[in-house]
Amino acid sequence: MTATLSDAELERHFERTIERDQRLEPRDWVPEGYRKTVVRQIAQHAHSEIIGMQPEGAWITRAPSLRRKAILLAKVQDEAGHGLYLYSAAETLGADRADLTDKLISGRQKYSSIFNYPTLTFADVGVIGWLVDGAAICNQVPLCRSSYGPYARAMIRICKEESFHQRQGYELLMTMMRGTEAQRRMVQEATDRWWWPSLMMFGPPDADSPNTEQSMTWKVKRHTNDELRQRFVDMSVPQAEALGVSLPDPDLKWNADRGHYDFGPIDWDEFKNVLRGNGPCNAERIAHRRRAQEDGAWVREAAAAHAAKQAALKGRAA
Ligand code: FAQ
Repeated sequence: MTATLSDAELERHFERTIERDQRLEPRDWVPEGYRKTVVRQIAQHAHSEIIGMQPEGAWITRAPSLRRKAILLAKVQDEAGHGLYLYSAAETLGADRADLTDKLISGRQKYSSIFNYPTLTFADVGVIGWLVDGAAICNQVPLCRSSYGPYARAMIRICKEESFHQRQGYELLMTMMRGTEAQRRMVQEATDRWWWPSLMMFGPPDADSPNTEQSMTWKVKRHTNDELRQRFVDMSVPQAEALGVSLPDPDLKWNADRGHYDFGPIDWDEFKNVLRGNGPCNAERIAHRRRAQEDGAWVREAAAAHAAKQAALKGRAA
């Protein structure tokens, strides 16, 4: 849009783009509230991908075979890539990447609660692929239709890769379930630990979600937290049955009237506690990210000095 349009015209263009289910692009005027919401969600998502490299990354050196190591390395590397696409999408709305990282390591911006839990055995790698990537896909496929163009387009590629991640997790678990009794126990024990935190990934219940209503009106989010959580439960039950593991919820049962599985109460106190920074691994995750940021300072300085030198040389030649 050009600067010659009046405020009212700019606002009408924004609203009509959303009504018509079209995408808003970096050139378009958007209200400050929309910009803030989208930057908040994209930044939290980018931080989750970057911090999310840690729990599985811890198993790269201990993977049980060369094949499993190669797969895990590729997966963790994909997550770094997702973080980078997402930071780039946030930059199109005027956010500064260094500032976002600073907000993450100083605890002013959130990342997904799920990455504050430890990975105790190699079965956790499989269960993260199955449940955590499974929940991520459930939440993120609708975001491919998010109203902000750069975010929606980043999500298309991210979802393709997440879907591959989910399959590798499930394949690892199927292999372990065909193995020894001890391996089957490891898979069950990891499932027991990750099930409830995976349900928390979808965010607070709709009644306690301050952002959902506005984000749905702006079509940043296309479904509520509870709708997506239910979709995930419905999808996971038959997968657990095919795998031969049980899900740790005595209240989980098919409700023919609703056409969905009912499930037991989620411990929202645990969720809030993790968000406040008191989960099992919050301090460790942030300390690790801060250390990586400090260790990489010389690389950023060298790259900036090189770019400045190249620009000066170009200026002299012109
Ligand atoms: N953890 O009003 P709502 C992945 C915050 S990527 C921490 O419902 P909203 C890939 C929320 O930000 C996983 N904080 O908020 C992978 C808000 O905070 P604020 C990340 C949470 O935005 C796999 C407050 O609570 N995915 O897994 C959580 O409408 C394997 C109130 O909540 C995304 O980020 C939580 N679970 O809905 C990587 C997807 N839930 O800023 C490695 C995009 C809520 O107001 C290995 N994001 N909060 O103080 C979304 O879809 C949404 O932002 C929600 C939250 C659904 C997460």
